[in-house]
Amino acid sequence: MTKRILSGMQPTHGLHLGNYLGALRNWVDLQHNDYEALFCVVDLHAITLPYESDMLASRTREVAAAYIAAGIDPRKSTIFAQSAVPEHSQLMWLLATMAQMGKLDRMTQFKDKAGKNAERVGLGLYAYPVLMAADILIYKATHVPVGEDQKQHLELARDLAATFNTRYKREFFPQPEPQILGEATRVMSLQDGAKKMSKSDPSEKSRINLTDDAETIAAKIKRAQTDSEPLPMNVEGLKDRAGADNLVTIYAALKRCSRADVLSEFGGQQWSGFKPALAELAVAELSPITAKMADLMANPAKIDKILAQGAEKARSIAAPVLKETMDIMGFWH
Ligand code: AQP
Repeated sequence: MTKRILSGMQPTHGLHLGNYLGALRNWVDLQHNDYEALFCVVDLHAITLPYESDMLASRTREVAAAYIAAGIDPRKSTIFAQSAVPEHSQLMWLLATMAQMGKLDRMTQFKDKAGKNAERVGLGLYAYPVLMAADILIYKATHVPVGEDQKQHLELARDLAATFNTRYKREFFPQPEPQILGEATRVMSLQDGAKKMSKSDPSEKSRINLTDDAETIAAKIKRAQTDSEPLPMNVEGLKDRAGADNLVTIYAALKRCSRADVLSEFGGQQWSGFKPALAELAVAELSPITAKMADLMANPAKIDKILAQGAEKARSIAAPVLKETMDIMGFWH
């Protein structure tokens, strides 16, 4: 069977270091393997909470620009907007009829995002994991590289694939494998080591954006939460020190080494020495991406062309899968 990767990011706001280290950089690495890869900008997911409609298209282009700037090669991988492939939403409805409410009720992202407003948020936010399952299964994707926070949603996608196969008595959808890779599978907020770094965090200081300049990155790292102790000598010493653990993890991920390696270099030192080294590393990794993104954003027609070609390619895979799904389910045609 073809090894096929599918993953995506929401154009809710600009991407941040968590999106980059937890997912995007891994996509770039995987692209060199023996996989067919599709990367979408999941704009249908981005409207599940209140959003600015006049910004949606430009944010979609910006996320596509980030993919390309980080190293996704449109000649090797398919880059497209989710909404340009209507088969995602069509398959979602079919899968929704098989998704158990009890399982959806257990989704922690819904609980986190709905917060105290669970009664008032839209059905789309609740059904988000079913659309995500459709995003994956419409391509019969076998591998899904994501950050740690998406693990539970992927379990649901696996579950729905199995339910369909059992109900219709055939091995139609493969079981998509999560690929949660690298040292920083869950990058935390720079302001609160207990919270995930997130695009929707109201505090700009909580995250490093892919569009931040060197000075901003250094200032955010300088103010990042740590504690009064120096860096520990070993990984056990990071226990119950969430802010400290987060910065060491980010450093390890950027340097592509382990946290133990970082501590063997910096253990016992003060944060005032470590933070500038971390800022330097982050700037060295991100500034070429930021510059390339700016170049691409200055030429939106180029991005639009890549997205249009990507949508055509994606539809050429998705349409036959949808048709076969509907045939199996017994629809008239
Ligand atoms: N903090 C993170 N650490 C590691 N990986 C992360 N990802 C997101 N945040 C982190 C991974 O990035 C990919 C795209 O995520 P998304 O755009 O679908 O949205 P999300 O997971 O809900 O991320 P945000 O930043 O928190 O967005 P908002 O605030 O808009 O909801 C996924 O692979 C995710 O795991």
